Amino acid sequence: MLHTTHIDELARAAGFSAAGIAAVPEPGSAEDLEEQQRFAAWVEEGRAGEMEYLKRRDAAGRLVRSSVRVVLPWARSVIVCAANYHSGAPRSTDAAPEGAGWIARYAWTGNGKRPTDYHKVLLRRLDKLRDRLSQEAGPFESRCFVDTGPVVERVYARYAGIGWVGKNTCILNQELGSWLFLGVVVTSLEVAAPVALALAPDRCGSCTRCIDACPTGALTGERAMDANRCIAYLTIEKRGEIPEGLRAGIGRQVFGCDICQDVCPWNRRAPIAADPELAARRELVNPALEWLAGMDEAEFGQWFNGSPVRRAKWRGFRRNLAIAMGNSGLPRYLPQLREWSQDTDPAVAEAAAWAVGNLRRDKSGGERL
Ligand code: B12
Ligand code: SF4
Ligand code: SF4
Repeated sequence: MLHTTHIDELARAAGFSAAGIAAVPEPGSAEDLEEQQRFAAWVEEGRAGEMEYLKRRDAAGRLVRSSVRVVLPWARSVIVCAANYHSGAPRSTDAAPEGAGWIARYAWTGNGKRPTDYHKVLLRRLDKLRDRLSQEAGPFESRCFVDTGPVVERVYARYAGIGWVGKNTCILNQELGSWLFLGVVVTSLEVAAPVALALAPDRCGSCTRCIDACPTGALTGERAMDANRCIAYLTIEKRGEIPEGLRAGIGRQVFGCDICQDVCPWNRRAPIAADPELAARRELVNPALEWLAGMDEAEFGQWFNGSPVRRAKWRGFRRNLAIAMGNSGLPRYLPQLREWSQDTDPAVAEAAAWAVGNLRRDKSGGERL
């Protein structure tokens, strides 16, 4: 049997900022989580874009993520742990130095040039928690996941009482805000108390700041998003060309997007994390587009191997940089963009050619030069 208060204690000792437990109901039963069922509808509506891993099915044709029990039939509970990575100002929505790009806050973590991978940091802490638990509870089945497992983590975070699902779709904790990494331990242990008691009240109220601020209209207003329109999806997950109609909205974001969290009033009062493993590399805060564009592949690797930024790959990162440069209104980027417009990677070349056209149009006051 798992008790929430005890788990919170063990999780804090392992380095987390908050933790809780949610039961895993039988799929399709009366107790099954309504929010979990929404996942399948979301995928079927085509909201997952090209994220094929979200669409994976088992041999029986069930979506692997439609229930934790599809892959882990012994699962009875999910311990959800949250680690605060809030590194304070500036916000992506603040006035920025001319020519600065924006890399999402969650990808800032590291030590000097070396990145720390939050997946590894959290997995180590989850292992520690699990070890302590098995010393007390004896043997049980378990698996630890951060991000990549067959678990819709925010659904379980909600039922574990970590926070409510905001209109920006992020888990928001009343004290900690939403700059939280989530990690889970799926276990075969039963939960001791009724889960309903743990639910955090929804504190979005009539606020719609995140929906209003999203530059690409990705938030649908039903605590869901169309990932096809989300800048985080476009700059991290999407391969190849980014649809032209969404490029202006991308603004200066070169990897991920923090806008719908930066405008959230609950993040104004969120405490700054004092976590050396998740500290910000200051060079990545408002980085000059020229500096990033001047990196060769080896330098890109030095800065980003082991960082979430690696997921975009060097070619995706340069495609994103070209779009941000094209949005900058700064003709000094034209030589770099002209060079990239001859790149062997078609998406880099196409984005750079688009950016050249954009900057030339800006320079001529609307007329193509
Ligand atoms: C795919 C994915 C993405 C996609 C899609 C995001 C999305 N909103 O669905 C993209 C690439 C866009 C993305 C972006 C980001 N991501 Co992401 N992502 C994931 C991943 C791997 C799966 C999420 C998923 O299944 N999405 C599908 C939808 C359907 O699920 P969902 O949003 O989780 O929604 C469910 C609940 O909201 C629930 N629900 C709960 N209550 C209610 C109430 C109502 C009325 C309704 C209708 C629904 C509902 O219903 C939904 C369906 O089941 C998770 C890790 C994981 N394994 O879960 C990380 C995760 C969600 N991402 C995370 C982060 C940090 C980010 C970014 C901040 C990164 C960045 N700065 O660029 C942005 C945030 C953008 C945003 N506003 O969500 C964190 C979120 C932490 C938190 N505090 O919430 C996670 C948990 C990773 C982690 N381990 O820390 N991400
Ligand atoms: S991360 Fe950016 S693009 Fe995605 S929903 Fe939030 S504000 Fe919109
Ligand atoms: S900005 Fe407002 S509506 Fe959006 S998540 Fe925060 S409190 Fe909720």
